[in-house]
Amino acid sequence: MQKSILIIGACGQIGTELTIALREKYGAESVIASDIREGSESLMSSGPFELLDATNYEAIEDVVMHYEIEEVYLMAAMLSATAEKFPMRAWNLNMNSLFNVLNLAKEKKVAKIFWPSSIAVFGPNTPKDNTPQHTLMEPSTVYGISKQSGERWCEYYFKKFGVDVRSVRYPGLISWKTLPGGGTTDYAVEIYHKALEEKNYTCFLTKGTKLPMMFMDDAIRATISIMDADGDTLKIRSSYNLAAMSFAPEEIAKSIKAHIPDFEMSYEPDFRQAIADSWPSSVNDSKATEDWDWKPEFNLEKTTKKMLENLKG
Ligand code: VAH
Repeated sequence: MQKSILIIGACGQIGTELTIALREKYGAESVIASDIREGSESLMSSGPFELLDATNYEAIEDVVMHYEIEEVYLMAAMLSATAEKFPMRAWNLNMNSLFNVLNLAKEKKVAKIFWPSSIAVFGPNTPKDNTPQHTLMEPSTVYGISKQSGERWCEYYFKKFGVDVRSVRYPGLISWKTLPGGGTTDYAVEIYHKALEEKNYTCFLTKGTKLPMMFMDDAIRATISIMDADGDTLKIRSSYNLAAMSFAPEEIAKSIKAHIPDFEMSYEPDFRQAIADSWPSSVNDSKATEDWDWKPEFNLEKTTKKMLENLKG
């Protein structure tokens, strides 16, 4: 039987590509895209779309009942940099949207949920290198606090009410189809655009700021893979560490210079440096590999080649 899937936050950096991938896999009419505002022309013309406020329980319930939705991907969130500017708006969006979807599942109105966490759940006291799945977690950002709280609620709803919610801790994501918005890792996307447009980029993080990163194709494949996994194999119902590569700004600049030799990088760190400094340099995702056979396909060189090829048009 065909699935019926709702993507909340379908116009965002991940949501856009997730919508495309799920429509290719299950058919356009099986995947309802939704967001607080309309998206790109290509997204809007690729299948059914609903304007939807992720913080409005009744509005989500109406869409779920109308389309007989079985699975919800909740991709709407306010990311780390913007969340520091609007803490209460970020908390409201990130938490109430999650409660809305968890409660729909608790009421048996949806069968399965995907909810994205982030390596932002780790804080300055967390071991920075090869950060383990289970470790000290004292996030020092609004976004990280909301993601750590969300993970606790996901595990609680699974254990207490049998809600089938699945989650991964995304690293910084690099994509070319949509610009990211309000993240601390966004420099790793902006740099490619600026390299092609101006052959130079002023990075808002300093040299040596090594962070976990992932090309979007890997992130989408991981998302679909954990949702396709047999639920009995998923031993972690908070959120799985997920990894592909880690690099510092000067490393991505070097990978770009291999294609654009006269590309120049300068550094002007801003408030996002403190956010980045609180996060791990690399994470250990062996539990994801053990439980649902996760393995990444894109390293930095492959990512840079793919980004420049597609952005050149
Ligand atoms: C951010 N891109 O920068 C997101 C992500 C690990 C970083 O959660 O806020």
